Amino acid sequence: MLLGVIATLLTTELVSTADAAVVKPAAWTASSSAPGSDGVSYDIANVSDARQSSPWVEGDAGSGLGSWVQADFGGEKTISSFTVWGGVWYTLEYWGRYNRPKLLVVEFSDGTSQEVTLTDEFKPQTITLASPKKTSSIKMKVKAIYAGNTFNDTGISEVVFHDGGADAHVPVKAFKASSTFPADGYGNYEPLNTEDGILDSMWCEGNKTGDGTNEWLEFDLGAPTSISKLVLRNGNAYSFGYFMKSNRATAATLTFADGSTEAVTLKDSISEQTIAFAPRTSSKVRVTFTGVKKGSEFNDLCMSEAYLLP
Ligand SMILES: [Ca+2]
Ligand SMILES: [Ca+2]
Repeated sequence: MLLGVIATLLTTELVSTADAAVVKPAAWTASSSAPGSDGVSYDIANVSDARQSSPWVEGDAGSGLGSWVQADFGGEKTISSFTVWGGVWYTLEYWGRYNRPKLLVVEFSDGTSQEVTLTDEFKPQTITLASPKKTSSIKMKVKAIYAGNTFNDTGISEVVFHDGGADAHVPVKAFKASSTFPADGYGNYEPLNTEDGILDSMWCEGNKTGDGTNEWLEFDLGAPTSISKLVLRNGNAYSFGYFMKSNRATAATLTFADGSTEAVTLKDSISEQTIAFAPRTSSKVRVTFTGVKKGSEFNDLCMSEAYLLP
């Protein structure tokens, strides 16, 4: 539906790492990158740009065997797991056209390595290391591939590293939504997409006639939890162009477990925004979107990211 924007089939593995702190590499390098054309880039920067629909694609003569990407952390970090979006994630169809990595040799800065096998599925895959590893770099070398049906080039669309520590996000036990847009060739639009740090994966409401007004997203925290802030990436945050084409929220009512409510104003902005409310302890928060700014092309309200802070 939403374009050329993209897919996301989140895994249970990603749920379990959603509370782990992300380690952002200082720099990335690659063995080679395919030349871009018509404004499309396959540069290594795409592997770490918080967008699953922008891939790195190797530019070697062959199928990509032996090609590699390397993350440099700018100093020693502890890495406990990482999530890989293997292949080219424009759409499910394009994912099938390009080679996907099957076996990765993961090399650390101390010279040790381990092999990681990925399944051939259009979903993010989280690999947990046998034990947390202190390293200043991680190189991922492609040792085996799943062959694409059109192009003999291997791509990786995104890689996210985790250090195993807790991040500041309040853990969510379960999400509910008033409605959800049906999955299509770009992926799904489930509420869980608001927790992955990826800007082109999002929850979208699925009301066929409305613009999103009075649709809601609910965080079930499982137990009374201290909360005081809601952080949002409003609308479709993939790019400014898609943000303007899509509906975004301008106001919301927060409803807590005890039935109390608080009305808040939301910025019509693609940037991350933090909405403070009176600190309280609650086991759930329902965010009912009471004001909507219509996009120029799509009439569905979306949220790219949404999480709570203590
Ligand atoms: Ca990307
Ligand atoms: Ca997201």
